[in-house]
Amino acid sequence: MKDYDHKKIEKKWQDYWQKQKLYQAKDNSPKKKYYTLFEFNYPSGDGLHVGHVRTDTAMDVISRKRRMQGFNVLYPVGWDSFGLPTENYAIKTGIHPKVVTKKNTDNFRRQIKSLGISVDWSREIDTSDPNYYKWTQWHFLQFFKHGLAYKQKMLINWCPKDKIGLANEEVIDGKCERCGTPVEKREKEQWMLAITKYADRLDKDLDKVDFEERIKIQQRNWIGRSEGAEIEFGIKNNELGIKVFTTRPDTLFGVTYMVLAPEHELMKKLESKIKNNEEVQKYISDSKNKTEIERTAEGKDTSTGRVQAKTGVELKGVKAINPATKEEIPVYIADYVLSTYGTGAIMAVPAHDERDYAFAKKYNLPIKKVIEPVFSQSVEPGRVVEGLPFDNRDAIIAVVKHWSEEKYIALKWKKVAWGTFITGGIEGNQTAEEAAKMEIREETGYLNPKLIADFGILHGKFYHVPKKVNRFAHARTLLMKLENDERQEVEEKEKEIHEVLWLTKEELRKFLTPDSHLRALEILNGQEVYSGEGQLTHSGKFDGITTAEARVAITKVFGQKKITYKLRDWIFSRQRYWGEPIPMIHCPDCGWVPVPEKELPIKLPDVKNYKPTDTGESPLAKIKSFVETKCPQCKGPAKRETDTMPNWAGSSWYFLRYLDPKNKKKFADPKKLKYWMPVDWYNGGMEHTTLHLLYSRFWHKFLYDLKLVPQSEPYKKRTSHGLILAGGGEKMSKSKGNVVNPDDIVTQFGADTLRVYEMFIGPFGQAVAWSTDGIVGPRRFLERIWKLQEKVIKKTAENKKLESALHRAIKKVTEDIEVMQFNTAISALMILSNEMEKNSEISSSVYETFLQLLAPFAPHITEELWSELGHKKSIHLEAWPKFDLKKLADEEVTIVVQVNGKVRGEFTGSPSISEQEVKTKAQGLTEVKKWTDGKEVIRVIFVPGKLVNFVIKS
Ligand code: ANZ
Ligand code: ZN
Repeated sequence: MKDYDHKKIEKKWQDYWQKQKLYQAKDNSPKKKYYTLFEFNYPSGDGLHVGHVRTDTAMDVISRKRRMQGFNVLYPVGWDSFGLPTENYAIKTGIHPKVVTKKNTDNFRRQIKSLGISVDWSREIDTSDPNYYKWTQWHFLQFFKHGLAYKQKMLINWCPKDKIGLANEEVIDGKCERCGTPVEKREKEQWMLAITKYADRLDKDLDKVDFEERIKIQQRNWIGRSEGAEIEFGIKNNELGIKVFTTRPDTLFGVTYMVLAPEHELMKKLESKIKNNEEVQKYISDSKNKTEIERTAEGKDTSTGRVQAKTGVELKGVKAINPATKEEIPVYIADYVLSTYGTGAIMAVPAHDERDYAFAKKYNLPIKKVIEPVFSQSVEPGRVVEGLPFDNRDAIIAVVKHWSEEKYIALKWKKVAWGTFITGGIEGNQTAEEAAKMEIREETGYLNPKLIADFGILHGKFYHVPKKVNRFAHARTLLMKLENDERQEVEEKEKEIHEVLWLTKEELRKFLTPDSHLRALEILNGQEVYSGEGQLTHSGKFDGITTAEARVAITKVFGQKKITYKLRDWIFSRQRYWGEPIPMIHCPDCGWVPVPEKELPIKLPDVKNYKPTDTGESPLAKIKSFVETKCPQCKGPAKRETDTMPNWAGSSWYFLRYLDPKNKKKFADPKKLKYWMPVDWYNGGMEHTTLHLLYSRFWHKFLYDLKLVPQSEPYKKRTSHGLILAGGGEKMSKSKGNVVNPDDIVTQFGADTLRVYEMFIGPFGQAVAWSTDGIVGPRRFLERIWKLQEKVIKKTAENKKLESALHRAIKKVTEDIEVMQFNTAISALMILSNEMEKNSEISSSVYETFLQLLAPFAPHITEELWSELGHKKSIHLEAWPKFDLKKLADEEVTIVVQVNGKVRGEFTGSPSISEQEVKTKAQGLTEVKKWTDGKEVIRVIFVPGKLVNFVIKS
């Protein structure tokens, strides 16, 4: 036997596969297609990261398995090569980005090949290749022609160091994602893509796709769909109005002031009316220098735990009119209201919104409760009984404080597991206070409670267990304090109902059972604001209806239904060099005119200096021969757009170009689109969820609307890998010197070892720390498999144990790959290899099947061993092994025999042994017979593979 020489073997088979074109996808195949995809790489100077190896290998395992399952698999690769790092490198060194890109892609290609990733190299694409970006430009023209690309003055995030406008997503904590410089605001004309027009579909269509739940959640949050109403408030002595967006129109009667964003367009129109204009203007200019995050961050007061009040200034001389109450209310500007969301103005409801509450307290504004909570008991005991009518009752809840200690009276119910405050009905024409005093006296004997505060009404629906009725209690909740301990005897019949306890607030939190009583405790703890559901009060004719009903009813009378999204349009320009030129021409007479399609591509001209200009214009602006052109419409002198497209342009549709990478007439042939699309399985980073993944879904939907692609969603399934971190659990980075270069591992241990290691390292979806020591295990595993070839003989005697270990491994590997549990699939293979090692001879059929299972993970060594066994055809063209259910079980199991629940005997048998067989065998055991003979068996309990229990008449 030769030694396991990974260097020789891996090179040999990589060359062979390439020559045989083993992994080329066929366009006209009668086979079913399967399209696997990983996010193509940005070819950075650093080369492949071990994190890339994780996703490339994972998708390689799936692709290889699919081929063996008989699919025509498309597993392509390409380069997302426009972008800042290459450009910044060009600025530093003066080397053309094209040259840098070529060098980097060559390196990436070599690395991916060295890993044995089974991609179809004949379909390689490169986003900075004019043959590719011609079509990116063509797509842009379609966006423009359909009104979805427009130019607008925008306050953009500006990085003063990189001299570049940043998308919101590229600003992390107010700093440039790339260089960490604090971001400034600058006004700039920008090309925009109207992704917001697709917000609704981007949200809704997530229901149609098989994306990991965390991905769906992140996209939904980012899109930020919000259902509510738009309501207009009048301004006193003025024909102008203030429109607000609210998700809680049901609180309209509780609006006691309004707030405008400092940038609100009304501010100019109202200026002459504002008496404190100087103060207002100063506030406006101060807020310009704050980031959105600073403006909206929810600070919590550490001493009270409450939301901190935001800053604001009242517009003196301006009053709004609440359309529901007709009351005059003050108007503020405050920068926590964003001009870019909703209408840029809000109606403030301090009784039911934390932020408004804090603001109202700070500026002494009225607080008006309009929602009374309604709780419905949903857990036993006391869960509302469906179908039973409600017995309505006016009631009280009395929160009674001790005369000297910080303790409160609680009732522990004796006949039902309830813990409550003192509570009871209001009789006849009693006031709530009288009723509370009466209940306190009856239930506890205390004689001198004093009213401290009124917490308002809490409604509660529950099943009154002792009284056997569904109750709807409307409980006025009062805080009382005992003036002293004077007390009378409590009647026996009351004592039978509950026990009286003195509890602290902390103890009450665990003790109280009904939600309404827990709410009373919250109020006691100072949480006055109630933002939940309930029923209306102090709301005129709407009193008594539920909040859900009121949202509809009040919207109908005072406003209209409105759906808002947090998603913003996509800023689609950069004032930089290394990107796709935007194919537009500005004519002094005709305005923006698209470049005629036949003139595409507009090639990126060579420049000497890649640095953006200090005015923030692209370096292209300095190239006369590029800029000066003719208007395609009127033929007059005109200027070319010098902005280029953002990083995310080329990647928005690259998966379509793989289907037809050399097509000169179309971005892809419709027939090929029809055959290959959608992508069946796409794996990529979580960090792209709200960027690339969302952008490309939008782009695809637009193409779908133009009938250029066959489906509205590009990806059927999307999964995400976890990061690979450095040994200490930190991010790998050059500056920390903790980067692991896959080349080193491939050289020392081999690609197969690296692949198996990365698949074995931990759950695929989770971050894991790299361990070079850990590599040794997978290497030894492969070496042992190498050695096993010596034991292989054509045919051995039947070996049931090994057979069943094999079939269990087939089942496990087959299923685990589908759910990306690669680590447990590999353990199953390790278990099987241990089993093989125990034997002095292994039949070739077992060993071969084992190799087939391992082939997707370790394609080179398995190919070598396969050919050593005398096969002429590649192992990767073999059919995926199938398991036989009957062979899965191996060892015998122990069946316990009981008589009347007591163990009386046991025997062993196959785990699939039938009930009839078990009964016969068990009843034949002498130790069991002793207990059953002559007795009548009334029932037999049988737990398959485990137990049989004879129930006999005693
Ligand atoms: C009155 C109200 C009462 C509100 C209440 C909430 C609770 P989501 O759910 O995120 O869509 N709002 C509206 N426009 C805003 C803006 N430009 N800047 C800051 N806040 C804004 O939030 C919608 C709610 O956020 C709206 O509903 C509004 O406050 C506020 F008990 O209106 B609400
Ligand atoms: Zn013109």
